[in-house]
Amino acid sequence: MRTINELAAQETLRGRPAGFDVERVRQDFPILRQQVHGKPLVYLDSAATSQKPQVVIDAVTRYYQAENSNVHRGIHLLSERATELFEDARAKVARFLNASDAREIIFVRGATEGINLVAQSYGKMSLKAGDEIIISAMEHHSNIVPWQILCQETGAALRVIPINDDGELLMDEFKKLLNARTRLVSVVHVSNALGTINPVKQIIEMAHSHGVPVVIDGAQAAPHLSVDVRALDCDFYVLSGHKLFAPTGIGIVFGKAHLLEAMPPYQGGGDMILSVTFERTLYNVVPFKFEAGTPHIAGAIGLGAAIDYLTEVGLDKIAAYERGLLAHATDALAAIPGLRIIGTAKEKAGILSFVLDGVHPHDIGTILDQDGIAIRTGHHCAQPVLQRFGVPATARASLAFYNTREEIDALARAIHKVTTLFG
Ligand code: C6P
Repeated sequence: MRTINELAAQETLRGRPAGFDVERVRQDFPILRQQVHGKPLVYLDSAATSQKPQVVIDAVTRYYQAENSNVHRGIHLLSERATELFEDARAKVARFLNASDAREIIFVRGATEGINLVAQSYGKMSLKAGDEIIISAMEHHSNIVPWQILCQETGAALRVIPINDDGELLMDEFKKLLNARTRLVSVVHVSNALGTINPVKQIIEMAHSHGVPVVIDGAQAAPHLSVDVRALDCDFYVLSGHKLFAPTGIGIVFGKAHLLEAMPPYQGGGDMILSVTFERTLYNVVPFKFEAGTPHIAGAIGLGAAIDYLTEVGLDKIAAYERGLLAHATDALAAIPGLRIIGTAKEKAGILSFVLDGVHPHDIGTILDQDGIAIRTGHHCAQPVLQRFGVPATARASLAFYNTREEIDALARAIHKVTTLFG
């Protein structure tokens, strides 16, 4: 199979500028070729997990076929190769996020583990009774519950930035919440339930003007926007590989080096130590201090391959294409009688949550599945924000750069069918 680069080069030879060609991109994702219930698969659940391009599948397979070995341990050739590939992947992530040093990249299982790491290490080190942590009303449970646990353990309190009816943060309320007791701000970059893109740079500037560090949950942002942790000046940034076209079970915590160096380990075990006696253990240097036990080596290599692939396709081209797709989808859905879109922020990424008058979201999902259309229904692990909109659940179509306008039209037709069935 030819890569995007080879095809683009061929295109340039023919004298045509290489642009974004969705049909060509789709050829890189073998899963998209299949039929579901006798209909072509229309995969609109990429916010739950994204599909994987062949180059990622190949990188993982190649590792298990030719390089499988443990990292940082052996002196034999395979272990050296595995270590090199694993550390190359870390360097790729650092470049992808524009971190200044690969030491600032910690491999974890995903965004959930990343936030728990920051809460249990940085949070426990720096919070005491009476301190405050600010999150927002649109957080995923994984950016709520770890802070609640920390609050229970330390006596700190959680404060929540409210949102308006479009699903945008009320920045004046955030300003009021910031005070001398605030020790940490942790907000989502792109909401998984609403699609809102939050003004994280402004949030970081405001928090920093109070000397408060900021954690950004980038699980839904990294697949759609180019993220520059140095330009943002965030203190921590977490993401999940599986939403970024890489395998499950691998994710990233970016942390500023001076913070990581000051933080205690999150877990103890092999590889996170320099020396161990029964009396005393000396911890390894950053980032290894935070990577106890054998890591998900194949996952990290797959993440490196996904980043190479995204870079080849071009993040700016992806973002521009997705903007057009989202506008088309918003128009198509808004035209359906009885359909209400939940999350109508001015700045949005490719997520469309909606409810239909008189139809349970699970029924919408089940009927769409019969047409080969995969969406997610339920509370999307973000119950508080759905409560804010007065609904227990929504149907959610989430887009990726391999989706087409024709797929959006198929979605709209299928929802029309649902309205006639229940009408
Ligand atoms: N949201 C969704 O369908 P993990 O599960 O650790 O890879 O990611 C957690 C997470 C954290 N923050 C945000 C904003 C998220 O969207 C998610 C995962 C999926 O919306 C699965 S619940």
